Amino acid sequence: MTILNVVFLGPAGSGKTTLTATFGEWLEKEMDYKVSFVNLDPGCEYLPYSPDFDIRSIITTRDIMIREKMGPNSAMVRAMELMKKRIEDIVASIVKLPGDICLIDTPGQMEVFIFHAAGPKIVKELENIGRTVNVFLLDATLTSKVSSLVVAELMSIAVQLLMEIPTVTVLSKIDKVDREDIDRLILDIEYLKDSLRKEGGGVIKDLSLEISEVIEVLRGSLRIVKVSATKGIGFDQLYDLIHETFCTCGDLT
Ligand SMILES: Nc1nc2c(ncn2[C@@H]2O[C@H](COP(=O)(O)OP(=O)(O)O)[C@@H](O)[C@H]2O)c(=O)[nH]1
Ligand SMILES: [Mg+2]
Repeated sequence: MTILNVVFLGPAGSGKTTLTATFGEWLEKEMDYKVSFVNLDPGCEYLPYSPDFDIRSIITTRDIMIREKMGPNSAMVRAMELMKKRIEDIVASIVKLPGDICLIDTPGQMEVFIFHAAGPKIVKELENIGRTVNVFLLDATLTSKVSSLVVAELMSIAVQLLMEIPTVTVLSKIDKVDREDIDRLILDIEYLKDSLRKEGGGVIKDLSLEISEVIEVLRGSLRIVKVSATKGIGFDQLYDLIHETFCTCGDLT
């Protein structure tokens, strides 16, 4: 029986699919876990892991586009509606997978998953049955523009509100960033505000400064975990972070 479901969430291109593959491989090779891989993206064309459950066995956006004469975005929304109708089957298929840890990859376009009922409902159902945590990937390359980082942090807070289960945030694609002050930008709110003041002007600067105040209040204690799915960096810290989410209610194993 699965000990833990890990749901990867994050904007398109933040690295969910790649991390599902390489973190899963690491858990199997280095930590001796049996990992189940789940793909919940009905629109993906290629997966770098071999899924134990694949939503495309039930629904694909490609079929919907042809059958219902839709473009890719409408087809993705339609796919979420169809997924909502099949939630019981989907959850039952995931729950019966034999692995110790189940890694769940979600649609490239995160908003369709988190705003339409299917996503939060599937995740909530999984949580009712076993321990489930969301890992939000905050694309570290966004730090090249500090206001983008602030908006991405706001998105991670929005995910926590919408999904209603424990959510941890990690910086993904860290190998692509050479900014040395990345830790300070995230941990030191005054430094973040100074950087925002230096970066932009006018209304946008004022708005991002106000958003940074909200983030300070809402994000709680943020530990920075930096990962690179392609270079295999930070997997042990990611594992610890997931593990610690459940420390208050017992050990993982
Ligand atoms: N340099 C680098 N590229 C990455 C990393 N993770 C993903 N990518 C690349 O970013 C692109 C999008 O990744 P993908 O996993 O498909 O993102 P998803 O849309 O969130 O599933 C692909 O070209 C990946 O090869 C990483 O840690 N470092
Ligand atoms: Mg993907």
